[in-house]
Amino acid sequence: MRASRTAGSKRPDGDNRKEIHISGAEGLYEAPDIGNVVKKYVERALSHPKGKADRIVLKVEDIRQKPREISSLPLATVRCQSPAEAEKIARRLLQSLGISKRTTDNAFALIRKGGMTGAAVITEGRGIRLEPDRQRGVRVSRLGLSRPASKSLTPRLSRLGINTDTVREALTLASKVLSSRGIIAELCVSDDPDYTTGYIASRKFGYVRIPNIKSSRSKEGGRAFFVKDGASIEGISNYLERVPVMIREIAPCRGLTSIDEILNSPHQ
Ligand code: WAQ
Ligand code: MG
Repeated sequence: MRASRTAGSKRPDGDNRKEIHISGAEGLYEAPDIGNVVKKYVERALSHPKGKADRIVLKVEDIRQKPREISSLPLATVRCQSPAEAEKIARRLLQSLGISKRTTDNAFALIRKGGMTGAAVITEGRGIRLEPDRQRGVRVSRLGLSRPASKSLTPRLSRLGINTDTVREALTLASKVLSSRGIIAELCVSDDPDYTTGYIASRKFGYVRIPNIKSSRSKEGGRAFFVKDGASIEGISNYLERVPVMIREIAPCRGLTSIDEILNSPHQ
């Protein structure tokens, strides 16, 4: 689903209309669930904090290829009080994953600017962006939770008070992204003005939620995928956009943790 709004007007002296992205969503579902999912996506587009959509585009496709089956990343939430502290935490995590300062600076600059519909793909060392269409970025699609995985995720997140579509979808997306061997880490900040928790995902530290990564009412937001130097953008975007991936197992989910604890107990 893609929802947008047209700003500006068509005038005799020219057309200054611009399509503003409001919200997007995608998933792999079983056929009997399609009706409900379409309804949920349309409701989401029409009641979004970024404003009311005047255009909603839905695409439903039959996926014949058997999905690749993966586990979710282990989840934790780091203690963090402010955007300044969040940036420090993010920088410590990225540095211990071998991402250069230059690359991290580039990613933060992009996210502060906002306005992308997909994710930037940036090389770990030199910070070079690889996607051919930079306004769009790479859009991860064809991903989902199997029904049993979805059921087992519910109590684990409910216990932590975070069983929301936002967290479930972000954990699913990050788990697919990090199942690509060429990708080292992901940095995400929501573009919703009032959603101030972001995350850094990696195989090494799992899905690490960072509260207060931006101040509320901020328009910033976006995603960056950090890839190995010399990675093939064609291979990576084909995997993220087209290869169906289903989460079948749920890894442990834990509550508030300090950044030192996270850095001192890597998963691999
Ligand atoms: N593929 C690639 N990039 C995407 C996709 C996608 N399918 N969907 C969104 N993005 C990019 C795009 O640039 C958006 O501007 C940006 O990510 C943020 O998208 O555990 O809600 O949908 O509490 O606003 C994090 C949850 C929520 C943290 C992230 O992102 C937590 C969120 P949003
Ligand atoms: Mg959003």
